[in-house]
Amino acid sequence: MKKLVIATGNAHKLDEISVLLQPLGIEVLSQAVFGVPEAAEPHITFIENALAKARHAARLTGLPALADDSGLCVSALGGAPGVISAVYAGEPRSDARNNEKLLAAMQGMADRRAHYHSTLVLLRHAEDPQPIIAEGQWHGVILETPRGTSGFGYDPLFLDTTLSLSVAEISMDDKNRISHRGQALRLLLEKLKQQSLVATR
Ligand code: ITT
Repeated sequence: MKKLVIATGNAHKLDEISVLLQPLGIEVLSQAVFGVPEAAEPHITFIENALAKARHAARLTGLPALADDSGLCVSALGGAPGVISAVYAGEPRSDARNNEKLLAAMQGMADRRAHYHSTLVLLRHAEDPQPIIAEGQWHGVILETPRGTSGFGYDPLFLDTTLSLSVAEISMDDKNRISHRGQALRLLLEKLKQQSLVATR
C-alpha cells in the first residue's frame, strides 16, 4: 500500500489520524484533495457507517481508504448521543450546541460515566470483501462545565479520570496516546503489518 485516503470531512480527525500514520512511510491523503463529498451515514451502528464512508471514498478515488466512525456514549442516557454525536443538536452541526444539549440532558444527574468509541475500517478497494476493522474505547466522566480549548467535539466536557484533565486540556499527542481513536489505530497498524500491507518497522 503506497497511498491511503482518509475518508473524513472532519479536519481534527484527519490531523489525529495523519500523525499516527506518519511513521508508515505511505502517502496519506485527505478525501478533500479528490473532492470527495460527504458520504451518507444512515446506519445505527458505528461499523456500518464506517464501512459506508470508506467504501464511498475508495469508490470515488480508486485508492485504499480508511474511515473512522465515532461518538460519545453516555451511560445515564442509554448510550446517547452515540452514532449521532456529530449532529446531536441538529443541523447545521455545531460542537457548541451539542455540548449545551448534553449538559442540559445531564443536569442534576449523579451518574456521569461515558465513553468515546471509535470504529476504523480500511478497505483496500471499494469492493474489498475483507475490510480491516479496529475499535477503541476511552472511558471517562462528563463534567458539569466545559474546560480547556484544544481538541474538538465533546472534548471540553470529557474528563479523563486518571489525568484529572478534560481532553481539551491535553495536547493532541497526549490525546493520541490514550484516546479511542489512538487505541483503534494502533490495533489497525498491527493488522496491516501482519498482512504485510505496510513495512514492519
Ligand atoms: P466524518 O464522518 O466526516 O469522519 P464526523 O465528525 O461527522 O466526520 P462522525 O460521524 O464519526 O464524524 O461523528 C463523530 C462525532 O463524535 C464527532 O463529530 C464528535 O461530536 C464526536 N467525537 C468523536 N470522537 C471525538 C473526539 O476524539 N473528541 C471529541 N468528540 C468526538
